Amino acid sequence: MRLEQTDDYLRGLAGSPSVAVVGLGGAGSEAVQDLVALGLPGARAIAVNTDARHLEELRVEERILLGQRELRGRGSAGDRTVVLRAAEESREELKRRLSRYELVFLLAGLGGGTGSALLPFLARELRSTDALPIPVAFLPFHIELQTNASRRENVDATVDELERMGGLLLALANEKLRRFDTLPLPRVFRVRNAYLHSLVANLVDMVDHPSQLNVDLATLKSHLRRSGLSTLVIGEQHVSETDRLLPQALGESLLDFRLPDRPSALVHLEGGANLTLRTLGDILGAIRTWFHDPEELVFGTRLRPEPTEVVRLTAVVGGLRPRTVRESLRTPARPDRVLA
Ligand SMILES: Nc1nc2c(ncn2[C@@H]2O[C@H](COP(=O)(O)OP(=O)(O)OP(=O)(O)O)[C@@H](O)[C@H]2O)c(=O)[nH]1
Ligand SMILES: [Mg+2]
Repeated sequence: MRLEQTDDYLRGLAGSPSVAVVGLGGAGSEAVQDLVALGLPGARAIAVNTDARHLEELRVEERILLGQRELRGRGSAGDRTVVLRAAEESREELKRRLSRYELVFLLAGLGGGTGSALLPFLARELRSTDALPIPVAFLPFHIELQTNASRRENVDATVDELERMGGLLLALANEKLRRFDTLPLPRVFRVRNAYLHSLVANLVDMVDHPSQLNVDLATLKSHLRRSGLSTLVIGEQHVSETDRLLPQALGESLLDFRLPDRPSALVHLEGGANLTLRTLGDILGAIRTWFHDPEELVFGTRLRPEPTEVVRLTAVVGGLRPRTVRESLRTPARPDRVLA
C-alpha cells in the first residue's frame, strides 16, 4: 500500500462496529422496541416472529415472518418443533440477513414456542460466521413455571442449550424484578428493559471508542473464546466510593448467574480526565479481592476528555457455572450472596 493511501484505508476500517438488536417472538420484539426508544444510535432493529399480527404492530426497521407456508402467520401455539422446522427452512436467509452485523443481540422471552426455539438456533448458526451473537433470555417468573410443567421444560431445555454453548449469555430473571412489585407489570418490564439498554450500551461503547488501554471487538472475542460461559456486570459509582463499585453492581444486577470462586474477567473502567492512576489501581485491587485472585484479568480503561466524579464499570465475567432453571426455582440467584 502506498503511504498516502493509509489514511483512506484506516478511515474505511475504523468505523464503529455494526450492531443489530433482534427480537425473537413476542416478548423479545417488544423489548427491542423499548431499546430503540431508549436510544441505540446506529443499531439495526429487527423482529422475527411466526405471528404476523404481532409483527405488524411493531415499530422496527425490519420484520421477518417465519414459516409462512406452514404456520400462515398464525403463531406457533407454543410448539418449538414447528418453529424449528420453519427456521430450518429459512436457515440460509436468516444467516445471511443477520451475519452482516458484527454484534448481534438476540432477545427472547422464554416459555413460548417462537423465542425459546429461535434463541439457541440462531445463536448457534451465527457462531459459524464473523458476527458475535449475544443471546438475551428473559426468564419467566417462578409462579409462571411452578404451575406449568411443559412451560418449565421448555425454558429448561432452552437455557440448558444456551449454557452448553458457552460465550456471553445475558439471562434476565423476571424473579429479580420482584423488588419492584409496587409497580404495574408493564412498568416493571420497562425497568428491566432500561437495565438491558444499559448492558447493551455499555458493551457497545466499550468496544467502540478507542481507549488509553484499549478493549476492542477482537479483544472481547478472544476473551470470550477462553472464558466459557460468561455474563456482563455493569455499575457506576462516585470516585470516592469505588470500593463499592463491584459489590453494588453485582447486588443490583438483574441477570441470573452463578459465579465460580475464581472467575475470569475483562474489566473496563471509564472515568473523567481527573481519574488518577492510584484510584484505578485501588479499583482493580478491590476487584481482584472480590474475585479471589481471578483466573485471568484483562483490563482496559478510558478517560473522558472532561472531568467527572463518576466511574463506570463494564465487566465481562467468565468461567460461570451453569445454572439450570430447575435449580434456580429452588434457590433464586443472588450473585452478591455467593461471594459473601
Ligand atoms: N409480552 C411480553 N411477555 C413477556 C415479557 N417479558 C417476559 N415475557 C414472557 O415471555 C414469555 C414468552 O412469551 P412470548 O414472547 O409471547 O412467546 P413467543 O416467543 O412469541 O412464542 P409463541 O407465541 O408461543 O410462538 C412468556 O412467559 C411471557 O410471560 C415482555 O416484556 N412482554
Ligand atoms: Mg408469540
